[in-house]
Amino acid sequence: MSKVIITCAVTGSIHTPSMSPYLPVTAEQITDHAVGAAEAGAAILHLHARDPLTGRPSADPAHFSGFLPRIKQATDAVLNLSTGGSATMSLDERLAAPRAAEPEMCSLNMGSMNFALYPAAARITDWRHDWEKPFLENSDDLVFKNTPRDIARILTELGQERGARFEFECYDLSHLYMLRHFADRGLVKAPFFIQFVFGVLGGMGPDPENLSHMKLIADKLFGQDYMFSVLAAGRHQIPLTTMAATMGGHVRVGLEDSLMIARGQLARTNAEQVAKIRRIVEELGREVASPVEARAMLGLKGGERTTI
Ligand code: KMH
Ligand code: ZN
Repeated sequence: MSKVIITCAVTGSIHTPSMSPYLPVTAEQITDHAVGAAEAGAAILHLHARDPLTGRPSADPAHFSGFLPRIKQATDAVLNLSTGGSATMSLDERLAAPRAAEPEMCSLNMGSMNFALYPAAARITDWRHDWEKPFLENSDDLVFKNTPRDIARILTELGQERGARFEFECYDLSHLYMLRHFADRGLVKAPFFIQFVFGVLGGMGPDPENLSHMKLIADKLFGQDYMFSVLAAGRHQIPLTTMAATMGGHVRVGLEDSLMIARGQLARTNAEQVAKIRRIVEELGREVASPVEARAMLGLKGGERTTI
């Protein structure tokens, strides 16, 4: 089995400040969490921005500029910019920062879907900011839009024109077939790094049988031409990433995906989650990939060929 690439998704756009005081929102907090995660063993940092005053998910390139150069200066980790942003943003907004930064890697969501966050609103009693409650509650009528035209645009503008390679976010079997379609059109080249996403309400649930089946179909569609990684929301994060590591896959952790470090215990840093999955991976007898090794495995262009 190959070495395991640990991705850390530092803050995301799903959780809100009322859910955890440790969710990083300012440029300084995002930098500190990202650098700590890299030092703990994450080869890839999956990054979103937030408004530093309110913690609201932001697509503003100025907010990204507050932390990207600082993280790049402090670590050798691969900087992976989200093109998903938040489901409430337009595609133009979502692409502004990645277009400017020309990163080595970007996320790419492989289908339109529901992205229902509203059950979380019912669990919060003390709201820190006005935007949070409507943001979560209105997700009952929100489509996370990733049409074939959107996907083709991202592949062209970020992949072909700016040399990015992708973390293909697949929340469902159907998304694997969409990736195969774009490979057949010649818009994406192997090796494919496919992130199987479990536990988002609107995507597949966190059942182990779903992971087995995703791998079975991905093997059939892509053969030797792909690697898989797993992320799972909330309390399913460590069980399913452990299963991925056992099956020869890669893993993603981070506060974007879960705010916890153990049952009933909030994670104070992203690094804690990276250290935890690293311990598990190593106990399973696998080694963790360095950023240099991850770049070679994924065919990345190198950090010096970005505008960060
Ligand atoms: N938030 C995750 C469920 C993206 O940034 O493009 C998926 C994600 C999407 O990371
Ligand atoms: Zn993300």
